[in-house]
Amino acid sequence: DDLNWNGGTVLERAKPKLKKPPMYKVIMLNDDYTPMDFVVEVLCNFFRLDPESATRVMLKVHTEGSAVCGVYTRDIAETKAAQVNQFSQDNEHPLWCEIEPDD
Ligand code: NFA
Repeated sequence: DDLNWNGGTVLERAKPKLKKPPMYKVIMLNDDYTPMDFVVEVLCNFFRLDPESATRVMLKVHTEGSAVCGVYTRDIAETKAAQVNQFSQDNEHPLWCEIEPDD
């Protein structure tokens, strides 16, 4: 910890103010219509997953209903979810991502 001084007297110890930002999960939701290969393409291109990891995440969403695609700061998580949702809508698929706080 840092020492805070006042008039030559120690007042208190303070934590160095370098707080880690709150993190947010991007959650992908299953649907009955989006083709599996489209989901894998999305996971590779927007979340930088290799094809094997993307396939694993896609199958987890498909079988369990949802899965975490990645964990980011709030701005990045919001942007990734919005990009996926817009790209899916542009391609007429109902694929959808949401964000939630990573505790
Ligand atoms: N459930 C979709 C299907 O059977 C595939 C899918 C996986 C969709 C993951 C959305 C997310 N074609």
